[in-house]
Amino acid sequence: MELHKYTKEVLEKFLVANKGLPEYQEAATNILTSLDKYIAEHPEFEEKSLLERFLMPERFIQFKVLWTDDSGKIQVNNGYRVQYNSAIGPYKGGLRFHPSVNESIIKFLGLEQTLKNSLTTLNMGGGKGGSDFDPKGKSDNEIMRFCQSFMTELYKYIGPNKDVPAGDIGVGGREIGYFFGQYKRITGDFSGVLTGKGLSFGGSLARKEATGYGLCYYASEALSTILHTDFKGKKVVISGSGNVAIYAAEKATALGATVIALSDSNGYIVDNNGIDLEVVKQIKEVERGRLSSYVERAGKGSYHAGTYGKEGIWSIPCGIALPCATQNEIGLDDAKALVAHGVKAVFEGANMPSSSEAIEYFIDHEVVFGPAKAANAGGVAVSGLEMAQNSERLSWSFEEVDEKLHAIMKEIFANGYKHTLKYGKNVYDLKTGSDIAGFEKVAEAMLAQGI
Ligand code: NDP
Ligand code: 2IT
Repeated sequence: MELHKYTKEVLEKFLVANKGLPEYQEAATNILTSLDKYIAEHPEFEEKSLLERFLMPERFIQFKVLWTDDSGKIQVNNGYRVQYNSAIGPYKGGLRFHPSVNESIIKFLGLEQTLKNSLTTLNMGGGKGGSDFDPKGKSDNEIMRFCQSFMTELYKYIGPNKDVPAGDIGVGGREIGYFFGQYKRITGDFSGVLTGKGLSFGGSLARKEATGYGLCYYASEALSTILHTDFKGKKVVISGSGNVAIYAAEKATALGATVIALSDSNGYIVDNNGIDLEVVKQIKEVERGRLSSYVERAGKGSYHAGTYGKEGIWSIPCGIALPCATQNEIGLDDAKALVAHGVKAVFEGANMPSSSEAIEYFIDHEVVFGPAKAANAGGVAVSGLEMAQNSERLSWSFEEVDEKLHAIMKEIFANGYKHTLKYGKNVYDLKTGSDIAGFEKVAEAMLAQGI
C-alpha cells in the first residue's frame, strides 16, 4: 500500500533513527499504516509535526540492577522504563521480566500501550518497563532481592499521579508485592503507585482475571456483531499458560467453548475434551512448574515438545485462536495453517503476537482479527479501576469490577468497529479501526496542550 506523503516521510525517518530495534520498527510501521487515511484527512497533523512528536517517547530510562544470588555471587541486569506519552494521563503500563527484554521490546510495548490505554476510555498515558532478569529457577528470596534492587532505582521516576507500573510477562502478584514493600520503605508513602497489588493492601478484585476475561468479552462482541455467532460449541486454541492464557481459557469455557490446547515455552498440551484448568492452575500458578507434567497429573490429553512452526500449536485445527504468550508467535505460515484448518477469528491476548504478514493474511481471508491493543486492554482497564478505588479509598466487589470491565470491552469494540467501517480494508479489519480510535484521543490532547 502506498502511504500518504507525510506518513511515508515520518516512517522512513523513524526506521532510520531506530535501526537495530526490530520490534519497535514493526509496531510503528503497523500503526502508521493503519493511521494513514486518517492522517491524510488531517493536514494539521503535519503542520504541527504531530506524528513525529507522537512516535518519540517522552523519556527512556535505563539503569543497572545489582543483586546477589543465593550462593552470594553478585549478579548484574539491565532495568528499563519508557515513559512514552502522558497526553491523556499519568504513564501506565506493565513491567516485564524475561531474558529477551531490551530497548526494542520496551519501546514497542510502550508505543502500543499508549494507544491501548486511550482505548480503555480511562485517563491513562502510556509506559512500559522491565528487565532482562530471568525469573525461571530463581528462589523466592532471589526474586525478592531482585525486585527490591529494581525498585531502589525505579522509585525515583514513579508516583500515583506520575507513572503507575503493573505486571506483564514474569511479573505477577508476588513481584508487585515486593515492589510495593520496597517503594513504601524508601518513600514512607502508602500509595497506589502500582496496580495488581494483593487484595489486603489496595489491590482490586478481578485484576488477576481481567485481561483474559476482557479478551473473551471483546471477542464475544466481535463474534456476534461480525459473524452473528458466539463461543458456544467452538474449539479454541490458546498459546501460553500464564496469567492471560489461564483466565482467557476460564472465560471461554464458561461461555460454552472447548479449550483444546495451551502452551508454555517448552511445548504444548492438547486435550480434545477440554483442558482441565484446575490442573493447569496448580502447575503454573502454585508450583511455577512446566506443562509437560499435565498429562500425568490430569490423566488425559497429550504433550508435544516444541512450540511454534510446522508441528507447533497453530497447526491444531480450531475455530478461534487466542495467542496469549508473547510477540511474534504467529508468522505467515502459521496464519496459513490456521486458515487452512478453518479458523474464523483471532483475538490477540499477547502484545503483537502476529506478524504484519499474518495480520494481512487473516484480514484478506475474512478471519475476524482483534488486535492486541483493543482485545487485551481489559488488564490495564482494571488497573485503571484499581487506581480509582485507591483514590477513593474503597474496594468494589468482584461483580462491580467485572461489570465495569465488560462495559469497557464492549465500548472498545464499538469504538474500534465504528472506525473499521469507515477506514478498514473490510469488516474483519479491527486493526485499522482500533489504531485510529486510540490515536484520535491522544492526538486531540496533544494538540490542545501545545508543545
Ligand atoms: P505470564 O508470565 O503470566 O505468562 C506468559 C506465558 O507465555 C507463559 O506460559 C510463558 O511460558 C509463555 N511465554 C513467554 N515468553 C515466551 C516465549 N518467548 N516463547 C514461548 N512462550 C513464551 O505473562 P502474561 O500472561 O501476563 O502475559 C502474556 C502476554 O500478554 C504478553 O504478551 C503480555 O505483554 C500480554 N499482556 C499481559 C497483560 C497482563 O495484565 N498480565 C495485559 C495485556 C497484555 P513459560 O511458562 O514457559 O515461561
Ligand atoms: O500489556 C498490558 O496492558 C499490561 N501488561 C497491563 C498493564 C497495566 O498497567 O495493567
